[in-house]
Amino acid sequence: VHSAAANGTGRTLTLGNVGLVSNSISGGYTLTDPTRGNGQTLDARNQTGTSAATAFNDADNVWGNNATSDRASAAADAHYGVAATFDYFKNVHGRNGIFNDGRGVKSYVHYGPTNLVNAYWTGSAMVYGDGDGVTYRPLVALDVAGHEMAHGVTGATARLGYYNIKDSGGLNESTSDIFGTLVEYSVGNANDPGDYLLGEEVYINNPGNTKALRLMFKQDADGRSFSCYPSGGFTASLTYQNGKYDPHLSSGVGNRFFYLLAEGAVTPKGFSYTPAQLVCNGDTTIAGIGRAKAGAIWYRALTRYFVSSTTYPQARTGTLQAAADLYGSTSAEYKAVARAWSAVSVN
Ligand code: ASN
Ligand code: ZN
Repeated sequence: VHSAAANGTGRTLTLGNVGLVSNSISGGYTLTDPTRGNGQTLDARNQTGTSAATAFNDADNVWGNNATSDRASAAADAHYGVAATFDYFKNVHGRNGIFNDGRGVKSYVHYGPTNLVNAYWTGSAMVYGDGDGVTYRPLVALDVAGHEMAHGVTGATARLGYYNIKDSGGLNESTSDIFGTLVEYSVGNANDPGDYLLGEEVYINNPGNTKALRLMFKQDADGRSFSCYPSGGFTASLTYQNGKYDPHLSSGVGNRFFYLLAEGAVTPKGFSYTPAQLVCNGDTTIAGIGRAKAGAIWYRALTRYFVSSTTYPQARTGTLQAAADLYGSTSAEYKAVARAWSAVSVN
């Protein structure tokens, strides 16, 4: 029993009006969710750092006005995204919060300068920039929230490397894109339905959702990322940006693997890529096993078999082991995992 939990309404930037859980306090409500480990959404007041952050309090439990003119609008998106991610991991994978101990985490919106186009998992909390206000709105979209919280899950489990650790950084980023996408699908909000685009709702002007931070099925369309594993693996010369290995480029291999495993080599809704353009090896007749099974395989591999130094070939082995555990080593699911990895040139 959560005696202080109260059902409120979020007037969000990206999802329309949604239900939120807040906490009753004297004279009103505060944006803390007692039903999900007291996860709290705060206003970072456009500071870099969180020491000046303040709680969101409200008299009528209606948060925001569907526009950035009310600072609580972005908070409503973030608070909802955290709840959706908490529920996804609990209901689908039996994981009780990021740390599997029932604790909620803090989310800071309006973090950093007013033009910050980024969001981060800090190791213990989430922070969301406001975007530049021209091309990008605050980065509080559902798949971005799921992506950032999944970094926390990875940090509490496989602890996959990140910068300067070649394949594992890509697997780390891909894990976050995969779960961000599965969170988006799990909600099924009409204003932000599930898709294999990352951050499409962050664009202020995006008719038909043709723009995204990443296209999971064809990340190399950005001219920088990889959708096929290079022969010989990733090297510094391929993926270094600004003197650092960028895991957002090598994640495209894991992202396409997941798309092919879940959906098959099929043209994504709203795009015209042919099956031949979605595979690296000409295997154009791959059928998907569905998001639920693909997600279960990835989660089991992440939490049982991936470690900090896991490479893409080792991820193939780990996900095959996970598929064998869940469905048997002669199952269609096991064969589908092998085929999807081969289709991104991970052999
Ligand atoms: N938004 C980015 C991410 O979560 C921040 C970063 O580069 N770590 O991937
Ligand atoms: Zn990330």
